[in-house]
This record gives sequence, structure tokens and C-alpha cells, in this order.
Amino acid sequence: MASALRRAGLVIVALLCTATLVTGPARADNPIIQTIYTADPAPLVHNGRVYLYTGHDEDGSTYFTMKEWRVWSSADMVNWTDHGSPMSVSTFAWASADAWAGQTVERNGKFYWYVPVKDRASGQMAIGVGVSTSPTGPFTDAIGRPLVRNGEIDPTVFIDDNGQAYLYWGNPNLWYVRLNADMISYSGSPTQIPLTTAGFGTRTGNASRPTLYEEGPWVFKRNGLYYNVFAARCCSEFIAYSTAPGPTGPWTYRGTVMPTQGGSFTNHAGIVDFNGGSYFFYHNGALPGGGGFTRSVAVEKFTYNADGTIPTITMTTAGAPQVGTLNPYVRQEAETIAWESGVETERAGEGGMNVGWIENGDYIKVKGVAFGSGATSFTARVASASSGGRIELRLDGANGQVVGTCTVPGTGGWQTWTTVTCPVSGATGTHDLYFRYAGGSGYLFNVNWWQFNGG
Ligand code: FUB
Repeated sequence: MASALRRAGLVIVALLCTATLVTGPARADNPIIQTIYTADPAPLVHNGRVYLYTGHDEDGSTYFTMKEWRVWSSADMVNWTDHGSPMSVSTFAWASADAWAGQTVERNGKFYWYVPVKDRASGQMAIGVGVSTSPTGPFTDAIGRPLVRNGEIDPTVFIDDNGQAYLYWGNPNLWYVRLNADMISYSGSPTQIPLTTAGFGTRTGNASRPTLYEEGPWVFKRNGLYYNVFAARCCSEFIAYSTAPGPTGPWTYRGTVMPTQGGSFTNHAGIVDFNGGSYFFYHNGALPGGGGFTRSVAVEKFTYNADGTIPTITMTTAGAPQVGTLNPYVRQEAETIAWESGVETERAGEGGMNVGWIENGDYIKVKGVAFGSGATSFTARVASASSGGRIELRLDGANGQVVGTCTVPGTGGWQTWTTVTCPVSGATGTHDLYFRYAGGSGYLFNVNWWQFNGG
């Protein structure tokens, strides 16, 4: 991925520079993750942040080759922090492959991550459930076996106001079962939701699948109305939805949410309300090297119509507007990124994640940074097994005004960390901050976290 993105990054840098010259700061923030290919977004709002659970398409994949799930989070919908992979196929001792589309819900201080994964013994797709006390994991297998197994995929979980939880899933059918309050067992048997054309629209040209329902249900409730947003038709898919007066139906087809767009023959929706706005997450093939098996997650802000219907949402490169600003005077993780070119992330030896594989000319953009009356210095946690390099602190573009330059020494190892500080001047007000990395050839250094001082 890095090399594909790096090559394409040169083009993007050129385009962004042009945009900077012509229109001011570059605005392209979709797809929201650029370090790896991601798919099947499932957002969760918890304690003032949006946690985003995704799959991970392997580089150069020619099938849904997915070995792990990933977690990201944001307080402002534009700067996303990479929390790595707290759950993978190997979390489930009984599973052999296919870390496909799941969803995480919180109940009583625990986070339950429902995922489709291949059951080794039967070769069938099954639904597993991971559990953690933190939204970022690590997650363990909650029950040591599949929760349900009928060869179908794409679980979504919804907890109704009365506390009753429902697990829905399915392709080619659509199933639900009532989960018990422990969230890891259920009552009754899995039940099929009738796929009628009144409920899920009419598909033409496929006698065995007369309705538009394909996969990827996302069920939620708003103002007393139950919504099922799903991937429709195949292929290429679009996103459609149905509504119902209750959690088990009867469902009425309501039309298109997102038309077929974006260079991936699948799409997958996740919807949340956050900080007074509504957000629609999806995936496409928009990154360099992207396509049906190398997808990327993106987000749009939208407003429900007055009657509760969902407007048609189209894919943009601008993405959602920022909620508030980012505070540079508290420690920020280096892997909090609005846009980047050329870098990757990894687990840091001293905890959390770090940014690595940094080469001369790579950059990270952090959007909407509120410097206020002015920063006086900059501190970063860095490591380098080579001879290091420089972090250029620039405003509003990868070639923008330099407000400081920090020299990073060789530290004797990529996980041998030290803290460097350098003076800053001219950073006042709110700007997009670009860390532009400079130095010789090869990998320069890693960055774990940063913080401005003053203000
Ligand atoms: O990512 C693998 C599969 O592709 C998902 O389970 C489906 O929803 C589709 O996005």
C-alpha cells in the first residue's frame, strides 16, 4: 500500500499544491483513511468521540482477502486517530479466514463486536462476537465458538429503548434473532425477515433474488421509526433503505440513499448522529490502486428530511465539515491524521501506535488546528535507526508557510524514543497544520506524539 500511495501521493501533492495556489488550503479529506485500504465502516459514538470499526483490505487483493479488523476514532470527524488492529481472524480459534463486515455496540460498559468470519470446521461463514472493556480493545472471543452459523454474513446489532437487543444479518437472506441482555446468547431461533418487493424493492434480471436486498444491513431507530439501510442489488451495489413501525417489521422500501458510485462494486453503510449532526459512512475505491477489493472508507454529513426520510447522499472528496477545532496544546498522537502522503503506522514499543516509514517529502495534514494567540515551541516524541531528519511545521499546505523546523537525531533504533523541542513563530489563529518530513534518502524517523507549547 505504501508504495502505491507514495507513487500516487506525488500526483496528489502536485494537485494539492495547485489547489493551494489557486484556492487556498486543500480540502480533500475523503477517503478518511489513507494509510491502508479499509472497508465496511461501522461507527459508534462513545464519550464524545466517534469510534470507527472497519475491515482491512490487503494490498493488491483480488478477493475479499481480509485478515483483521481495525479501529479509528475522531472527536471532529476529520482528524482520525489510528488505534491499530485489536481483533483479527486469529482472535477466534475456530475461524480460518474472512474478517468481513461487522459492528460494535456498547452495553453496560462492555463493547461487543459482532463479525462474520469463516468457521474452519464447516467452511461456512458464521457470526463471532468479540468483547472488550474499551472501545479500542483488545477484544477477546466472548464465547469461544460462533454465536450463530448459517453461512450468511454482515451482522448489525440494535438495542431498542426497552433494552431488547436484536442481531440482524444475511446474504442472500435477511435474518434476525433476539439477543439476551448478556449480548452473547439469544432467545428463540433465528428468524427470516420476508424479503418482499414491498419491503425491499424490486430487482430485475435475477429470478432467485427478486428484491433489492443484497447484504450489509444497518438497523437503527430514530423518532420512533425503525430504519434498515442496506447494500442493494449486485453488482455494482448501491445503498437503499426500508423503514418499519417495529424492530421486526413489516418493512416498507423507501428508495436510494447513495447511488452506485466510486469504483467499488460493493458499498456498505454505517450511520450515526454525533454532536447534533448526522453522518453517513460508506466505502469506495477512491484511493490510488483502489477498486472492488482495495476499498476505502469515507464519510458525508447529511440532514434527515422533515418526514424522517433520508435524502440522496452522493460521494464527495471534501467529506464532512470539521466539528470544532483541534487543540495543539495537549498531547496529540502522531497517527491522528486528516490526510497523509507516504507514511504508514505501526504498534509503538512504548504503547499505542506510531507513524513510521517516513521518507523525504512525505507529509501529514492535521486539519483545523487552533493555535490561538500563538505557539512558542513544538515538542515531538521521535525515534530513528538511521541518521534522522527534520520535521517542518507548515501552515495550510505541504508547501505552506514554515513556522518551525525540528531536527530529529538518530536514536539508535526505530523504537528507541527521545523527545525533541524546537522554537515556533507565526503560528496564530486556526490553520491546517502540515508536518512535512525532510532529510536524506531512505526512512528518516518515526513519530509517536507531538504537542505545541505556548498559546
Ligand atoms: O468486506 C467483505 C464483504 O464485502 C462484506 O461483508 C460485504 O458487506 C461487502 O462489503
